[in-house]
Amino acid sequence: MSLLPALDGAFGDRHDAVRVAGESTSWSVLAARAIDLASAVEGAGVVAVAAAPTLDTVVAVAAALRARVAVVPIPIDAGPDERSHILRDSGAACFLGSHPWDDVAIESIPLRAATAPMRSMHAIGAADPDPDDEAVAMIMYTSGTTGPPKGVLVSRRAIALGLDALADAWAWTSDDTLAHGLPLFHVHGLILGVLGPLRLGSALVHTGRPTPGAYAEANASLYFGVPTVWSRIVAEPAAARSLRGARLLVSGSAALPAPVFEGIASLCGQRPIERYGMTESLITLSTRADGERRPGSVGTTLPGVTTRCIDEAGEPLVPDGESVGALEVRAASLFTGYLNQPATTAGCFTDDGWFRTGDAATIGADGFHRIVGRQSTDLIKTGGFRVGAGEVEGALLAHPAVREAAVIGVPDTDLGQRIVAFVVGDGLTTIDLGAFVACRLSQHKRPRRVHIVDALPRNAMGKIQKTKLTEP
Ligand code: MCA
Ligand code: AMP
Repeated sequence: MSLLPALDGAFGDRHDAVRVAGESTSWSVLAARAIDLASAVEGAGVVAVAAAPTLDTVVAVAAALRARVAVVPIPIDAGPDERSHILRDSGAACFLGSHPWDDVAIESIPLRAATAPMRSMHAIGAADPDPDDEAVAMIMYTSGTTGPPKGVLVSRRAIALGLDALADAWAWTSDDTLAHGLPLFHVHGLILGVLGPLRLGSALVHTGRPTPGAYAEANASLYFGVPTVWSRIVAEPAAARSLRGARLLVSGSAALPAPVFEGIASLCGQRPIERYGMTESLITLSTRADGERRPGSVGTTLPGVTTRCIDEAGEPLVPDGESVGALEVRAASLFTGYLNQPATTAGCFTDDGWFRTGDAATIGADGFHRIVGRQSTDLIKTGGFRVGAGEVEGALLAHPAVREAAVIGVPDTDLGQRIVAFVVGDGLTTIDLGAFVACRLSQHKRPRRVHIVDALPRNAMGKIQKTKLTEP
C-alpha cells in the first residue's frame, strides 16, 4: 500500500474530500495537483512549506511526499530568527508554494491552480512504489529545554505505522469525516490531522481556527482538539451540544483537565478519547473507541508500542497504578533522530534502546497510563504548544539592555500553562520587550507577561531557582 492511498484512488473519489478554511477539493483533483507538483521537486532533498491553514498547504505537503522529498513545515508566524534557523538547519532547497516573507533567499516553486479536470481515479496511475520505508518524510521542528528548536526526523514508515495504529484504536475509516482547526506545522494538526485522512480515506474539514462555533458547524464524525480547544467548547454549551452526533471526540497534546472531560461527557453525550504522544514518537498511548475512557488516563499502548516506567535508580517499576517513574517507550513510530545532532539523539535513548520521553507517569496493572507531568519544568506546554524556556530566555537576552532572564510556565485554566518571564536590566519597559520578542518568536512562544525585577533568586552555586519565581 502507498503512504497516502486516498491519492491513489484507494477510496474512490468524493467531491468534498478535503475542505480547508472554506475551500474544498475532491480526492482526484487533489491527487492531480499533487502529482503535477511532485514532478517539479523530484530529487530536491528537503523542501519547505509555509504551513498556513490553507488547501495549498495540503497540496504542497502531499506533492513533496509523492516526490519522496522530505518536507519541513514552517510556522506562518515564526519570527525571522526562528525561520532562518529552520531553513538553514534543515537545508531546505526551496519553498513549495508561496510564503509571505521577503527576506527568504531560496526560490519558491509556485502551485498551479486546480486546472486538472475531474478524471477517473484509475487514471491517476500507480501508487508511489516503495512507500513505507525509512526515508525521511517530515522534519518537524520542536523545542527542547535549551537552545533553538531541533529538527525531528520522521520517517515514512513511522507515519504509516503510527496512523495505522490510530485507525485500529479509534476505528477510524473512510466512512469518517474528521474536523479540526489545529496548526499545520505540528504532528497533531499535520500528520494526524491531514496525513491521517489522506492515508485512511476519511474526509477532512479543517476549520481554519479551532473555535467552538467552527467545530459546531463542521458536521463531522471525528473531532481532534487540544485541551484548550475542548475547554473553550465546554464553555459554550450550545456549540458543545452540536457535537452530540459525532462518533468520537479526541483530545491530546496536553493533559485534559477532569472538569473538561466531564463537561464533554455531559454536553456532547460521550466521554472523550484521550491520547498521548510526542513529536519524537508520534502517538503511543490512547484510550480506544471500543474501550473504557477514564478521566486523567491516556489509556493503553497502541499496536507496535511498549512502555515502561523507571525509578530514580534506573530500575523498571512494577505497574501498580501508583508508583510514578520516568516514562520510556519503544515504538514502530519513533523518530529517526534530531537533524544534525547525533549526540543529543543518542542521549535520548537508553543503552538498551528505550526512548526517554521526559514525562513522569504511572502504569496500572490493567495497562492504563496516567501522565503526571514533565520531568523538567523548562519544557512548557501552552495551548498544546511545546515551548522551551531556554529559547524564550535566549530571545529576551538578545535585547541589549537585558542582563538576566528566567522563563517559567504558570498554571492557566485556559492554556494549561502560560509563559511568564522575569528579567533584570537597565531602563527596560515591558512594551519594548514585548515588541522585541515579537520579532523573534512565534506568537505562542512569547511571554504573556514580563516582570522586570531587581534580581533573580539564586542558590549558593549561583543557579537560578525557578521554583522561587512567583508572580506579584
Ligand atoms: C497569543 N496572543 C497574544 C500572545 N499569544 N497576545 C499577546 N502576547 C502573546 N504572547 C493573542 C492571540 O493572537 C489571540 O489574538 C489572543 O491573544 C488569544 O490567543 P490565545 O489565547 O493563544 O488563543 P488562540 O490564538 O485562539 O490559540 C489557542 C489555540 C492554540 C487555538 C488552542 O494554542 C493552538 O492552536 N494550539 C494547538 C497547538 C498544537 O497543535 N499542538 C500540537 C503539538 P486574536 O484573537 O486577535 O488572534 S503536540 C503534538 O503534535 C503531539 C504529537 C501531540 O500529542 O499532539
Ligand atoms: P510535542 O512534542 O509538542 O508533541 O509535546 C509532547 C509532550 O506533550 C509530551 O512529552 C507530553 O509532555 C505532552 N502531552 C502530549 N499529550 C499529552 C496528554 N494527553 N497528557 C499529558 N501530556 C501530554
